[in-house]
Amino acid sequence: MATEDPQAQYFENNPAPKQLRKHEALVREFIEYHISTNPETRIVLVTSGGTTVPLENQTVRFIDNFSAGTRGATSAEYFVRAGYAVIFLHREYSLLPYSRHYSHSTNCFLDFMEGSAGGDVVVRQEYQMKMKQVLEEYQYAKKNRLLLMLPYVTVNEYLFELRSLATLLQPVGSRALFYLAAAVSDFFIPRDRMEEHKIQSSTVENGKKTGNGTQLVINLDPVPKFLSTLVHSWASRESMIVSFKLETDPNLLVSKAEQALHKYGHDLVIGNLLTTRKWEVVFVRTGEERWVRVPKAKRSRSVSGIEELVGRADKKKDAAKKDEVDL
Ligand code: 9Z3
Repeated sequence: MATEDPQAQYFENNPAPKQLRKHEALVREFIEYHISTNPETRIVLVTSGGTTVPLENQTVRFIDNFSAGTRGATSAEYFVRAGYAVIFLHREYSLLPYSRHYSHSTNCFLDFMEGSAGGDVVVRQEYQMKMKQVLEEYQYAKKNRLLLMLPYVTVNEYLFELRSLATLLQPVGSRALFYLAAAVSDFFIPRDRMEEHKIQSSTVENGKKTGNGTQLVINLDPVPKFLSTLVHSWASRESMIVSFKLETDPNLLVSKAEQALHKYGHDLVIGNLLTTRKWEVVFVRTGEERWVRVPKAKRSRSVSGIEELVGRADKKKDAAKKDEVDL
């Protein structure tokens, strides 16, 4: 029987991603491994990077957003340090924990190396210390199976993955944390309206004729409000759910974060503005608005500072409110 619920309808009317079953099996195994190794292990699902909205089923063109996955990849490293096992649901080819230090840098990764006199390739002296630390942390995460990487590309894949993962995490209860840093599209093209093949500039089916030629007019539907369903039905009631709110207008940020918190009834909304997101965030939870800022003097060289501060600020949540937390 067809359902009236827009979330349920969404999953009936749009196709499950090909990799979903494989990802579910990996997550099941990951959770079982950690619960059987240490029943106290906390598991976090970090979502990261932008979601695409394809315009064609055999996709040549798609709508995308700015997110590079810095927040998610950086936070994942801090979660591992804090003792979590991390499921990292990320946009394919966006930044990854550990490799992010070298992969999308302005240098080519080969610039971190040099050929020594004996002919061996070695890490340049000035990068040795930092790379050793990153390598140790990476090897620790790998050896202890603390990081499970699952890629997605489209907003549709993201939603199917999120639903499955939340359901699989139910038995983890209060030891499960959702940290939703992915930049999720608010609009999409439903499957039944999507073109199969590359949209042709010469056809008018997808566009309207104008005096000068053919415009492409794209008609997008709203993505169902999945956060509500996540909180109220997919995830265990006991789990902790942290969402991010992104705005560009400073006058809207806190009120929109508060609205989301009231509407969905989850634990915490972390607000950030597009232009200042790397050094300033606001924690909004019931009855509390708390800014966390990287001090001005440390901003230019602080690529990942804010994620460290967020961890520290959360530990100090009962401490007196403070505008800036020092690095
Ligand atoms: C965020 O606000 C993240 O902090 C950023 C991180 C995407 C700004 P970067 O990847 O950027 O480090 O370059 N994420 C959440 C954005 C979002 O889509 N939120 C939804 C909403 O606002 C709710 S989950 O409605």
